[in-house]
Amino acid sequence: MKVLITGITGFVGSHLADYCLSKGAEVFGIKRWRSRTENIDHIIEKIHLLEGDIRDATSTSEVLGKVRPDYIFHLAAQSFVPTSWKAPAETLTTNIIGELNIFEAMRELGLSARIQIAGSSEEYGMVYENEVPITENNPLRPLSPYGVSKVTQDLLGYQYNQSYGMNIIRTRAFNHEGPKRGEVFVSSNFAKQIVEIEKGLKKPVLKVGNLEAKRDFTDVRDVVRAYWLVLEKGEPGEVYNIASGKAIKIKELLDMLLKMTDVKIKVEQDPARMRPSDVPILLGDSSKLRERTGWKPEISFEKTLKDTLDYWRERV
Ligand code: A2R
Ligand code: GDD
Repeated sequence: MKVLITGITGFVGSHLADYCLSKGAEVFGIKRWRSRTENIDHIIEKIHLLEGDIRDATSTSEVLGKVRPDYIFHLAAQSFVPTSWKAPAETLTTNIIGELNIFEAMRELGLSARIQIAGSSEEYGMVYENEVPITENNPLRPLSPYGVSKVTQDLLGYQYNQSYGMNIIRTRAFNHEGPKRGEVFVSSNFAKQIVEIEKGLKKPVLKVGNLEAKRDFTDVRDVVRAYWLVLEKGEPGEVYNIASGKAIKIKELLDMLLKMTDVKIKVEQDPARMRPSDVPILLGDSSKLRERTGWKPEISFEKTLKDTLDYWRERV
């Protein structure tokens, strides 16, 4: 079983590579020439890394032709929502054209690999309190260029399945956290600030953005298990939510983290961390995935946050 992971150097890609190795798969990954490999250094001898950039059709086709994988997990993306307002064209190009290059390369090479497309709960965007829990049939009302890019990736996946019968399975993962999470994302950012304060490297003031948003959190290790199950048991052409089914305010996430430290910390809102529009509530219904694959999350959110704090305690 040959598995190709785009975005293998990232947060989710690195956890997914661990999981695929544990399933006995031969793991291939795409990395850009300047990609940092710290997330996968522990398995670097066990995987194959190929240089490539999904924005470039030639490069993408060359990698796919060399690997000829059975499974493709398409994770590579500009993944940070705020950056999508600062660099909208780059976000749309990487996320949409990057995926298009993969699909066209697969057609050109005659590859029938099963491919997972990492969509996002951000596709639902503006959701009203009476529209939760969110099923796959909720309207898509993205509130950021990132959300628009993920809707487009999702619809492109649908269209290529319908037009050419390609084995494309789309996922819409709600927020997922854990060790190795990029330091700009909320749980990782708050955890890192706490550790910097614990070590006396920062004044005891923790900067935050919008604490009122509600999000549905799952551990990244549960999410990569869902990605694997989706390719093993999912129906091509279909889309599956991946969610815990519980939503908490970001304020509650912060309170959980603050309970895990002995230092006294003042919380301060930083206007630069507020978004032009923030998705108010994301609470997912993943019954479709659970019924099809038997998946359910196993790791508590307390453990996810504790592991994230410990990750930073070892690094800061
Ligand atoms: O920045 P790099 O060189 O380490 O690679 C990142 C990769 N990536 C690309 N790979 C090839 N060609 C590109 N043009 C390109 N642009 C970005 O995507 C990195 O390996 C990965 C993104 O990792 P993270 O930012 O840590 O994202 P995360 O949380 O792992 O998200 C995975 C997927 C994304 O599609 C999100 O939109 C979705 O889950 O939520
Ligand atoms: N990053 C960040 N930093 N977010 C903050 C902060 C802060 O200081 N304070 C409050 N927040 C709020 C954001 O406004 C948002 O409502 C929530 O915390 C989560 O923000 P992020 O962790 O940046 O994640 P995201 O929800 O925007 O996007 C992540 O999840 C998506 C799935 O729903 C990313 O991983 C996306 O790639 C992914 O698709």
